[in-house]
Amino acid sequence: MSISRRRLLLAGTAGLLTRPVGIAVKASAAKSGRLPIELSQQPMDHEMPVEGFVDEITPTEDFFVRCHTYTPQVKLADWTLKIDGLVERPQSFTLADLKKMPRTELVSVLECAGNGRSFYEPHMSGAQWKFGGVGNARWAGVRLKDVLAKAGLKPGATQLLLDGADVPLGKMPDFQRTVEVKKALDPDTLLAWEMNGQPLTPEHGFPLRVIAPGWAGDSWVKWLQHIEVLDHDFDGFWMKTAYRHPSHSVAPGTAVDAKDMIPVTDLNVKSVIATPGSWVKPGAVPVVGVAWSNGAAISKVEISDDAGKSWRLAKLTGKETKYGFRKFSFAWDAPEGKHTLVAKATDSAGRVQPMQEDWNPSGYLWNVAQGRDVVVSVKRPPAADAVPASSATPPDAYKAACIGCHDDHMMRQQRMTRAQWEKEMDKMTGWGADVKAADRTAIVDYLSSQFKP
Ligand code: HEC
Ligand SMILES: Nc1nc2c(c(=O)[nH]1)N[C@H]1C(S)=C(S)[C@@H](COP(=O)(O)O)O[C@H]1N2
Ligand SMILES: [Mo]
Repeated sequence: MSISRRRLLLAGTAGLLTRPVGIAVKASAAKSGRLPIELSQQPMDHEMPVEGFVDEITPTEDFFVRCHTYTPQVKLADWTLKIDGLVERPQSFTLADLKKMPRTELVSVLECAGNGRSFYEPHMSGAQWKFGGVGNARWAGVRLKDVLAKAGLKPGATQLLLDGADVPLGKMPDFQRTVEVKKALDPDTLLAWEMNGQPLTPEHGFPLRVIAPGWAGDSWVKWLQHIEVLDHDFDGFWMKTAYRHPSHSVAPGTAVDAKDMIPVTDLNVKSVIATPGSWVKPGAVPVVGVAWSNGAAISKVEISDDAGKSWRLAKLTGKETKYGFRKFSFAWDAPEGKHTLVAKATDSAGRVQPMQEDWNPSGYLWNVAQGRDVVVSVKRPPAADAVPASSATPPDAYKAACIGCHDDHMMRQQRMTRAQWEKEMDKMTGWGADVKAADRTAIVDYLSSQFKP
């Protein structure tokens, strides 16, 4: 696969990419003409722009990508899925073996736990998703429970340790996740090889991935090659430290004790307006978007054009599926002026999008009913001035220590205090960044002055 010239040029203008860092471009070019928002090129974190929320099924080429490390290029001839641990009969399946089993299809939303993280105040470290760290696809494969039946779970089995073919960079911990046996045996939990009628693409997990409908994306392990059945909780980094949130509400900015942190599982009820954008002409304007939840159908979507003071019902259009996007449409008679549009979804379990954030230390599961400012005028208002790019020259030590595993997209998207940058330095040196003691202050000076709240 080749790196597109356009993207290489973009990387060049960032001025800091000293050597190519693997494959930086999605395999499929967007037919929709929508360009992804590139949070990071490699590891690849690509966000879908809000206009993408007009589609009930998200085209694969528009679908967000979230990778903790470089995308592995798995060759089918070398690949098997192994199942061992607490099982009666350890198994090794080829893709052809799995395809002989009963096929199941399911439409489901896949949303990153960190989607919306950039909106939390105070900010925290991590991929700075806005709206588009979510998509809805038709997945096809086999039920995980049918695969497990071939191996036979032994008594005492409680967790499945799921491991993909991606290889950690430096000393970062391997991305390994567990799913409890109860979720694994749910008939809607699949191992899928198909997304929207095509084999999975490399960035979406070719040849096989976990489909955990209703749960956040971190459980949807890609490039799956090994399932180990355990009788205990797994304490790897991505279970014990990452993907946890407080079991109770905490005040924004609070440090939470590890014993009060529980794993992220279910998604929240949520909606996003796709159109209109920031400007429309006065008159009849359809307000269109999608809503979703964790498996409970969307029962209503309300729209406000006055920042939440008054609400009117939108029409639910499209198809109702248990786990998928539900489209909505509202006929807005848009009067001239500045307005704040808000969509607020309710699901059949009675959950409603909140008007205020429930802050948590890692910024997971954002689902605030959020205002979108729209200017309604006959003439297009002048574009706001772009924020000037940072002009400070980074210290050479920064380039040497921090550019290589990834480029500076990772740093530029953050808005952190000096104390938070110090913690990030500890995390990255722990993962293998080679920072000389004498250089550390200069690097932190640079980061905390350029990429601050
Ligand atoms: C050994 C490889 C490696 C080096 C060297 C490295 N990083 Fe990273 N860094 C990573 C990986 C991998 C990720 C993506 C982690 C993820 O997606 O969960 C990352 C992510 C980040 C992020 C996003 C927030 C987060 O923690 O996920 C920031 C900020 C960052 N790095 C800063 C730095 C700085 C500053 C340096 C230099 C001191 C540095 N990195 C050097 C591997 C590295
Ligand atoms: N093996 C592996 N599986 C993974 C990841 C990863 O980095 N490695 N990222 C997870 C996360 S955090 C999310 S949100 C989803 C993203 O899936 P997508 O890239 O197909 O949208 O994959 C999950 N599966
Ligand atoms: Mo995620």
